[in-house]
Amino acid sequence: MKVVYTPAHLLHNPEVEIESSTAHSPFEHTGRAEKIRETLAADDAFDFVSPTEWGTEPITKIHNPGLLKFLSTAWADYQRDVKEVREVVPDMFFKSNLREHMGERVEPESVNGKLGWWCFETTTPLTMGTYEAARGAVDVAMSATQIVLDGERFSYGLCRPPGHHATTDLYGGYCFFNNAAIVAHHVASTTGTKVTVLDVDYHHGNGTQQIFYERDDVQFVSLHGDPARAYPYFTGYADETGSSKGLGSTLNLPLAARTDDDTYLKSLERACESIKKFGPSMLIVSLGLDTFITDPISDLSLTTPGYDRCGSLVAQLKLPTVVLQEGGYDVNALGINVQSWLHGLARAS
Ligand code: OKP
Ligand code: ZN
Repeated sequence: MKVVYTPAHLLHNPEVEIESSTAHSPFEHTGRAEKIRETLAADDAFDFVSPTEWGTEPITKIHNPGLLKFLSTAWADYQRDVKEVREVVPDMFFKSNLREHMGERVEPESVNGKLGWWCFETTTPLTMGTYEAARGAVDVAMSATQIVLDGERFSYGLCRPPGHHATTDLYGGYCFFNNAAIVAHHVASTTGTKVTVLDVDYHHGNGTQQIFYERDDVQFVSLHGDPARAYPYFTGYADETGSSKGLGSTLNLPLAARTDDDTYLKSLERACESIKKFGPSMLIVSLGLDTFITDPISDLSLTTPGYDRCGSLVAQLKLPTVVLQEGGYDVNALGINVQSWLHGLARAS
């Protein structure tokens, strides 16, 4: 299987993350992608390739061009206008009810105002090279997708930073551009066929869901920790099924704490049944390994052999499949867990 990787991810290198009311060293750090790279590079089943450059066009088909423009200069603007700091984090977030009864306004002029306008939470700092890294992750995803469009059955894009929390207009949740949504739209719009995004990260892919919520050509199916207790708290409930033309094209399967391999695989079977009914030409997997039993920020109980079973089950869909990296924070196990999932996928084919 081809693995698309770029060292550009190293340019996004925060040293602090403001999470659980605490400033601490980030869960989402460069060592994650490097651990995956090292593990897959030592395995003959994987061939590494570098991404090609796709530019900004695939991004602005999904995201507000204002978000892209902001991210391209935000860190430098902050250094110049506010303060010289390594990590840039908003101190105020725009919430639409702040202006209840007052009508809408446009993006503020100041960098502090812009930060609150385009960001939705505190755990996603901007560093000097964040924009270049986020652009690199999109190139990785697009290049991995091109490999499958060119006829390979599978590919794996080692995306970092991840993407599934980024909405049309907002970044957050360690995500800047929604890598999976960008490629899903690219495939659906250039081939005129249906595409499914299957999101198996522990956290609900609120961004991907929002982006496709009213569309009938891209299905979004997600297994995740129940938002009644888990981040991102406000989306991912089972009664969110899409709207207008998209009604029925979103499926959320929230999971209880400590869900184990057997129980998880039952939900994954339900997900696969609904994908078969939708009938896509291609599958994009948002692969998070933060469902792992010892993940430091999650509460499910999957195991390394369990991921092999997950990959095998997904392979039974017999679809061309692009796997894109999202979360996974037990770095010691992250490499072998990705490897196990991809082996399950490739072996069952
Ligand atoms: C990104 B991905 C909980 C804060 C959670 C952000 C988590 C983003 C996860 N106290 N912080 O879906 O793995
Ligand atoms: Zn996650």
